[in-house]
Amino acid sequence: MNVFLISHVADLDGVMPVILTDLAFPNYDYELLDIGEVDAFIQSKLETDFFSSYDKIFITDLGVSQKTASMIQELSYRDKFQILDHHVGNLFLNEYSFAEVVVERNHVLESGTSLYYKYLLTHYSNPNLLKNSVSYMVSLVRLLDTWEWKKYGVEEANDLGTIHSYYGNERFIQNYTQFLRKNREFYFVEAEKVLIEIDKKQREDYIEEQKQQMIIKEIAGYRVGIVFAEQYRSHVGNTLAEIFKDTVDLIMIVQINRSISFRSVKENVDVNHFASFFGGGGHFHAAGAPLPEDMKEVLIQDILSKMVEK
Ligand SMILES: [Mn+2]
Repeated sequence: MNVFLISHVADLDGVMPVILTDLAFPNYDYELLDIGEVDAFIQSKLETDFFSSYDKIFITDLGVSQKTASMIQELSYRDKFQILDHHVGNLFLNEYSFAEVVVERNHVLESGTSLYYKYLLTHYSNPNLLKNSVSYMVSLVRLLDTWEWKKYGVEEANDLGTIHSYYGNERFIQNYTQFLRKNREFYFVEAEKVLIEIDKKQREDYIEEQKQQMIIKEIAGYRVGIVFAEQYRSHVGNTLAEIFKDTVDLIMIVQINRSISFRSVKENVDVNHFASFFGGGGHFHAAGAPLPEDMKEVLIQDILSKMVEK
């Protein structure tokens, strides 16, 4: 069994499927991609018939466009593909037999990792996958990705996110494929506990600073709190959305080197819809969009235009 995994590069929910793949299959290759890269990647690989040598191709925590989906549909080996995603904007993919997009089931919010884990348990179960440490870590990833950890007070989910941000994707994958093979129960080692504690303090200070600098604008009938925050995107967004819930509808987090994110905690504010104004999407209360391509150039020109001659 030779597996190819395509998953989301940007967060833990996209990275955890690599670890699960490692535990489930002896032979696999993977590619972590951003949302905007998936279609071009798959289409270029289809041209060279790259996927035909694999037995199964999983696409997790990501969707494909209608065009790419119909290209897969045309293939004689389309059944080798399995998309497992939870983004509301990808629900249309459920018309294809190779896609399973579930946002919520039995009042539980799904994530890319939780859907993939269930799929593996159903079709490729093994003793590794059944360990407490694995199922618990999957639940932490789901709680973090859906931000339900806040609702249930599962601080460990947030802590795992902290460890991921320190380790980075590669080291995180390397560390946890070994850890989960060795351990029946999940825990943090002492060094990780120290990191978690230091990071907590740093994060609180950072959010406090962002709070002071938030700019409020009216955009398309919404009151939007805008911050320029390169770090702690979800924490900044969710914490400010909560603090300012009487003043703003949503928080817009601009990461100059990355993208724009939107967060809300209001029942009647759909940031997935709001993100679509900017060519993005995501979930009801958490979404993202690309930055304008020329933004850095515009910014530089603006700075230069204010130069005083000397
Ligand atoms: Mn996700």
